[in-house]
Amino acid sequence: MTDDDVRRYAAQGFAVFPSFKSSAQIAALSQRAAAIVAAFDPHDATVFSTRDDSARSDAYFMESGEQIRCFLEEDARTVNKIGHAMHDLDPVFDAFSRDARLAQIAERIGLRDPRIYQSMYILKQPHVGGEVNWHQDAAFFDTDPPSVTAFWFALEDATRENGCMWVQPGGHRSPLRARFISDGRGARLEPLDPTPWPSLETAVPLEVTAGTLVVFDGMLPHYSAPNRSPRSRHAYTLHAVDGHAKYSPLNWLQRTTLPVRGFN
Ligand SMILES: O=C(O)CCC(=O)C(=O)O
Repeated sequence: MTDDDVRRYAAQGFAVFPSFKSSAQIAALSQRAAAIVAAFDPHDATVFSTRDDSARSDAYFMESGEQIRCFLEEDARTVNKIGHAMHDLDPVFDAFSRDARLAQIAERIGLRDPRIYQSMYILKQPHVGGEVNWHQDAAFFDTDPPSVTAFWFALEDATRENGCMWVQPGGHRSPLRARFISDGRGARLEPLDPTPWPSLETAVPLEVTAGTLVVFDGMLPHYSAPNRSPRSRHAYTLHAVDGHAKYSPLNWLQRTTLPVRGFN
């Protein structure tokens, strides 16, 4: 990560690294994800949606911080994502997630002791892939001081047609709108600040090719549209916090048995 990249990241709240992962690395991860999905029984699952409060309180979701679980689209038939501890439980995901270059980027953007709390494999399947509402990842990973950072990898080309991410450049300086608070059994979104979400007119689409890494500040508002196209849009994302910051006991994802490791 060059000094220019660091300056741009500080100003915009995100940085884009094209061709970060090779097609062989992507193929290994995608094949492993396909095997996990093939072995999954949809009856075990529940619907995950950023709109659906009842799904959030479900134990299937709450326990997934230390497991590998599949979540369904609102149609209750199609897998929407896999989460949330593949990076610590699966050797193929571990190999993809531990990378000296990620450690270097984390250091350059100020994460002194990065700890990867969460991994998600997002499928955005053809025709049915759902929208991800505008949100800030800091709502889900509260630390004092704020530190959560997303490392988002395009595993397939992401375009406006198949539901690429949209971000609001500079929006990481806007207030935290809400916090996702857990009571141990369930969790709910608590509103904090009425600042409106960006409109698509003030946001930019991150149309990126497979292999691109997008790193973004946990305060940056982002969104992705439904995928109505015939092409899927697979992505993999890691959320890391600074081990020197205080991790809130109210965050939904608490590690009780699995240690929280960094990028090495
Ligand atoms: O990949 C997407 O569409 C959204 C991902 C996202 O919101 C996240 O990783 O926080």
